[in-house]
Amino acid sequence: MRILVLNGPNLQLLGKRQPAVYGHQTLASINDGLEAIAGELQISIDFRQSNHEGELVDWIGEAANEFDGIVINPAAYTHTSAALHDALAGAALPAIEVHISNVHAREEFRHRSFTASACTGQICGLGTNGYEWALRALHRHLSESET
Ligand code: CA2
Repeated sequence: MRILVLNGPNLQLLGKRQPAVYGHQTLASINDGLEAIAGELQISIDFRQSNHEGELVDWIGEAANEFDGIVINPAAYTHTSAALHDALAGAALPAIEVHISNVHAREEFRHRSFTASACTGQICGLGTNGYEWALRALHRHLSESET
């Protein structure tokens, strides 16, 4: 099982700014934790982060040939990007959307997700642990759809 973990704009700043909102873990330490779980689940993960919408669109578009599923935090593009919605819908891979913060308890503009309807499910508000739950949920979903 091959999983693509995608992070969108500004998430390279995790652990370096706004710890009250996004926690103390850096993106590298989150990815290290996921790598350890990947060993346990016997899956492989490719980790990518971009601040550029088109690059994320390209990676999702190519993913259908290379991966079985996607964990994605589209960050601010969640609330703006029809292009990411269309890329996820076009890839037709199981995908779990993650938000570290509870977007529904924040500003109104964060309440709408363009991307969630093209995903299998969404996890938000559980801090950086949400990436782990998303990975485990995707693994379970893919394992069940194999049987
Ligand atoms: O809660 C999440 O995971 C978000 O996807 C994070 C996005 C935000 O636009 C979404 O509404 C919710 C922001 C990511 C920016 O990350 C930073 C991390 C540290 C310091 C500054 C920004």
